[in-house]
Amino acid sequence: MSLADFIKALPKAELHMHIEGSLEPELMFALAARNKIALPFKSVEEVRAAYAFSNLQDFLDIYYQGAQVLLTEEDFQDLAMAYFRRLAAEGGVHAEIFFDPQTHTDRGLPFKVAIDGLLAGMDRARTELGITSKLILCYLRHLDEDAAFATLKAAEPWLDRIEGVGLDSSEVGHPPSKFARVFAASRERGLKLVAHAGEEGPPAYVYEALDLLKVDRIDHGNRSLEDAALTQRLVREGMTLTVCPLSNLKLCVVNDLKAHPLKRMLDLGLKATVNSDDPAYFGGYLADNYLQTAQALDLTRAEIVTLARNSFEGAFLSEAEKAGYI
Ligand code: ES4
Ligand code: ZN
Repeated sequence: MSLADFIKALPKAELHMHIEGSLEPELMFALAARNKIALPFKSVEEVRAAYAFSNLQDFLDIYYQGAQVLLTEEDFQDLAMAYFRRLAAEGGVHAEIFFDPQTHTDRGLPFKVAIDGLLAGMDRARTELGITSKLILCYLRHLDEDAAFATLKAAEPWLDRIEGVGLDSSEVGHPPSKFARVFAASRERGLKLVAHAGEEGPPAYVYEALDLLKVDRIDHGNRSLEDAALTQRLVREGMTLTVCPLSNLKLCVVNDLKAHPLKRMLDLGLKATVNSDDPAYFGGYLADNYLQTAQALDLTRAEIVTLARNSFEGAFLSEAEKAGYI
């Protein structure tokens, strides 16, 4: 069996995917036309050509701009369904998806529009595609903690359908400590906690995510490897890292996939997983991330199976649900 077929046939969970980052240029144009919004691009090709980033902020500027075509519940449902169809086609069976409510409420959309649209898409994914999913609300870290508290308050009526909260957007200069109180409040409401840390930020930010935010998973975590004591602690605690190889390549966190730390992470005993982050912007969905990384790093099929097993072990599923997948 080819490596591509082996990866596709392997049941996989995706734990790090921003749904706004799955907006393909074709859908961006379709939604812009439907909503009568002018785009600063003439064609899909022109959009794709703009996707050359030299760091996280370069990408975020264009990602927030793209999200402006999302206006109605139907738009968010269509966005989610397009992602879940891609995931189903490549052997994904479960996804824990991020969304950025502040990107939408700050341009005047009611909180309800994004979340009800996404939840409708998630319900359809289960009945039409057999994919299970959970929703993680991310606080934007370039905004202040009061804005995050306002977002938590807006989410109150939906808390039974929100699995957890995360922390994303511009990392450097916005350490986890800035959000310690809103993470504590989120935890008191029974929410799971994750945070992007160590993507561009230093190991100190990973320590803060662990000690001040008390996260259940670290998103990215690459730069943890610069600190041996931190690495040992992550191994000892069995902390899941949601690693995103093609994202790391496109945002110049690594210069070449052959230099990606994923294999080193596995060799060290870290519970690493593979994820697509923002697949429409970074040139690949979940299986592409597995395949290109496996080829670049010469991963064995046993290592690929370990990555898929880690994705279920690190998921916010019950032990009984995990047992059904592993
Ligand atoms: C993101 Cl790659 C990445 N890092 C931080 N925040 C994000 N939001 C969407 N993609
Ligand atoms: Zn991310």
